[in-house]
Amino acid sequence: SMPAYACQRPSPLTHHNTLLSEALETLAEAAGFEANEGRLLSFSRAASVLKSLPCPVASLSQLHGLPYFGEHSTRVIQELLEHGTCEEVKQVRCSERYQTMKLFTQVFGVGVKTANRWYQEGLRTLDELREQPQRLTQQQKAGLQYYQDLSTPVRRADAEALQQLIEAAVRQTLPGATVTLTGGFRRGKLQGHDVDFLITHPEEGQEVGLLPKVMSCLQSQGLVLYHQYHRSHLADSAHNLRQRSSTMDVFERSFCILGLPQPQQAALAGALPPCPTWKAVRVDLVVTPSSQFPFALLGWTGSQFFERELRRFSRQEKGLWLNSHGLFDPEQKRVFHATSEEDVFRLLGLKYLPPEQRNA
Ligand code: DCP
Ligand code: MG
Repeated sequence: SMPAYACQRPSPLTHHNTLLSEALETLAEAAGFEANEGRLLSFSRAASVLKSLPCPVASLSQLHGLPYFGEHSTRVIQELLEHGTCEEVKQVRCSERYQTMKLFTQVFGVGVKTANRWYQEGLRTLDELREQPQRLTQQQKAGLQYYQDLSTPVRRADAEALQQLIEAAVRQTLPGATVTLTGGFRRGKLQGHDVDFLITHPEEGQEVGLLPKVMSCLQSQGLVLYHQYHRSHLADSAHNLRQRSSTMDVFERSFCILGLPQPQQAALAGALPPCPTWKAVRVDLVVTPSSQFPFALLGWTGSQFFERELRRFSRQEKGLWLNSHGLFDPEQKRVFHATSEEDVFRLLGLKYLPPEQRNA
């Protein structure tokens, strides 16, 4: 038997049904491109169930009794088990629509809505986007400018090198402040599309206004290729915590592209152009007050689907609203206190799952 919510079961990084889960995730992604939320959720949930299975699925009978295996997902798995491929998945992956939407949404600053609008207007390539700079935001321009580097996976070694650079800048700006690597790398991934950091200080209040100083410090070292600063909206929405639909947090943050110094590669004399000495990497820096840190850590560690399930579980099973700022009881109008992620799992009546088991 398998619990219904992904936050009730371990989801390791590597599992026994990758081919099957990736097929369903392709269909989920394609449904997302069509803004079909229902289909996206059905395929995502079925894919996530496969990730928690203790062995490879070898026959259809093994799916009996598993949650979220509807007729469609079951049919896909059946085809994969019988033929090794699934015609529908193959067609989706080859389609112009899927490939273009994937290409556009991979650009920093481009979401599904914008990608779809461009697609409907007949745009198909990045060069066609570059020809219309007046239609692009600064963020999208930067995304296109550094596209090649940004579409190359960030490796763990890059993430660790960045942590050193950011820690040094943070320490210099505010002694005692800490920098925590979150996102996929905290879940044990060996590569990612960006690097996510949380910054806090044990003495609440000390962290206010920290980020612009840290950014100046990084800028003076020539490391910042692009950045967009957002001040904290905590003060003017103290009750943000209580907004059940709000999944986006309002912490002070900077969405950046940093130029990570790279070890010089020996170029063949004269044969190759000189290698750039840096690589563009997407970095998110988020500052949290220490009292909200456990919630922010839990919210930023992901995976995105795990977070979605955690919020759904809180709401549907416990009547509580969870986000990256805190946990709120709408009936008793009270907020919960937590000093660690373990506390939050306990408050929700869930068995603690370490980050490596949140790859739902
Ligand atoms: N997150 C969030 N609010 C945002 C962006 C992200 O709460 N505005 C959360 C959800 C994600 C986690 O932070 O689970 C990290 O987001 P990423 O998009 O960076 O996803 P990952 O780090 O898991 O994967 P990747 O390797 O693609 O970076
Ligand atoms: Mg990430």
